[in-house]
Amino acid sequence: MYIPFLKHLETTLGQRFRLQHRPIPDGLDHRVSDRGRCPATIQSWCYQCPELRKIRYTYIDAGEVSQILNSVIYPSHHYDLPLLGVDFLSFGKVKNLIVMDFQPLFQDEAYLAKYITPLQSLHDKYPDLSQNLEMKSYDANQYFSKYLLFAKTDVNTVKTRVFEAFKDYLQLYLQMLDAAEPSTDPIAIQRVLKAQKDYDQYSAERDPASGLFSSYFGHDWSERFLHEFLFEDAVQLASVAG
Ligand code: BLA
Repeated sequence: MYIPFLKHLETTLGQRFRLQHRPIPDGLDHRVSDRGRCPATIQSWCYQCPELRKIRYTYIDAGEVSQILNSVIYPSHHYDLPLLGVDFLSFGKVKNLIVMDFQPLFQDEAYLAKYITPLQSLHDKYPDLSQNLEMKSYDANQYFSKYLLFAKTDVNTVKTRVFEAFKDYLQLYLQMLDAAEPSTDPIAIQRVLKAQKDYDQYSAERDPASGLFSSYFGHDWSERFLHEFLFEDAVQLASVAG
């Protein structure tokens, strides 16, 4: 269901940047499960280029049961740009949850005016995809913007409106990156590094996907996937054994 999205992302980035593969730890790039009603596969891709230090995307294909595309783009620490976050989930074709945002690293007014206000007109183009849903796992005021797309919708809308919105958000994000000047100030660079690391920490602790990963692919694999690939800059706190 989200394969056209994945292809668009791949093509757009591939045309625009000289991408290099960024290694994915052994065994985490691909896995098949036969635990559920439908065989499930999970596959991930990861790239880097001078402007973008980590581009990752993951596709879960469990046939009719679920289709998921999850992606985060982390700019180089020389740019204080938001992260581009995408989480598109379909369960049984009935429940389709769409989340896409320029995920701000900072919440001060000057930052939001610079990087989030430009999103407003796109956001306003898609009122049907901005439903003010309540977040249960995350705090909407941290690492989310007020112009995120967040909706529960139907398959037809995914194929049409969501695909359009996805292309628009990606395009604006790349324009913003184009216009951005890389910083040479070690303090600014360090500040971005810390903020991106805090994002990984926050996300690793709250990601509502860990139960889903465990149920398909087992607890140990899921922990590794979360901490060694998705949010590798998070520090793993001591966990209860087993
Ligand atoms: C929700 N994301 C979810 C849920 C799952 C995932 C299973 C819960 C869905 C439900 O309510 O039934 C799945 N998350 C994943 C997967 C990966 C992951 C498969 O990290 C990794 C492969 N989540 C993100 C990013 C954003 C995001 C980048 O990973 C930002 C755009 C947002 N996901 C997000 C939000 C919710 C969600 C806002 C709703 C959670 C809530 O209600 O608090």
